[in-house]
Amino acid sequence: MLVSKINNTDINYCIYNASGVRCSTKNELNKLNISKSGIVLSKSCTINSRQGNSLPRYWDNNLLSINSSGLPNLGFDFYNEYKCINKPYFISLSGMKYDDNFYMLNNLNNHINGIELNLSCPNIKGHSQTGYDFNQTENFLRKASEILDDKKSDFVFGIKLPPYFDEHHFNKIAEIINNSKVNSITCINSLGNGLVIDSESESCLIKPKNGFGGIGGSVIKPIALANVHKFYSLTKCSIIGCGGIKTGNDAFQHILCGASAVQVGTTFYQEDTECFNRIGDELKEIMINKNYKTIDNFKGNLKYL
Ligand code: RRO
Repeated sequence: MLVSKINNTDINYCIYNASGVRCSTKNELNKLNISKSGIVLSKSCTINSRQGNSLPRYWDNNLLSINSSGLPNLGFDFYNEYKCINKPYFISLSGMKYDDNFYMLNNLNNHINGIELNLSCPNIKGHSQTGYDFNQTENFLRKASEILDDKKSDFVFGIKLPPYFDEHHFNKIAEIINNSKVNSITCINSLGNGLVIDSESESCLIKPKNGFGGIGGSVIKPIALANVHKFYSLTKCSIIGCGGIKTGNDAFQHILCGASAVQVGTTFYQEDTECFNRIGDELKEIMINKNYKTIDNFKGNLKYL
């Protein structure tokens, strides 16, 4: 009932992990591999391994999460060599320099089913989010498209975008994507540079960047839905919804806005792999009540008043 496709890659289950959460180590990837998650997506990686930012760098409650992890990862070779059994394996790439991304794209192993190029990490001091610089994004995607040109037709060339808030920005970035070989878009990364504070201690809740970090969780769902729906309308790419998915109803809304699959971040952090079963069961119940047999029966069918 929850089968779907991302570009031409079939997935048995349209719910999987957001990059960054519980997908950095071999144990975490193995655990994802035997879970319900429809895909295993790695932590964003750099050529060399990184420790990431200082602790504490994550905090959450029922409504939101804030993180400034700072790209802790085991390095490209580890993720490039990891293999999944019985489900697609995607790796997220987030080179510290543009050329690092091109190096990783040029050296991808053949068993990797897709990539999610991260254009939107908000947490590296001194680095801006590529997706907010249209010229850089255009040049970057042109070169990446050339490198990936000889990949098979079911290879997923995905990008992960930051949230956009402006009509002109939606149109501009969609035009750039439409002139590239990108075939999948994940909307959205965390809302960059939020600040969550505690009144009692009169303090920030995370240490790096004086408390500034990427915001995820339920509070970002309306922004995620808007971005999913805009890029669904403006491109031919498969859209992956990410942002505020805690329940089957949240997943339903993302799919109604045009998502072919959804990623779970904050809730996966809070509930571990069991969240994939629960959210999927809740989504199936909604579909049964509405007499939908597959997600294609309602994908993108959002009604306007
Ligand atoms: O590692 C991080 O700090 C991080 C990354 Br790469 C990202 O893309 N989004 C995020 O919220 N944190």
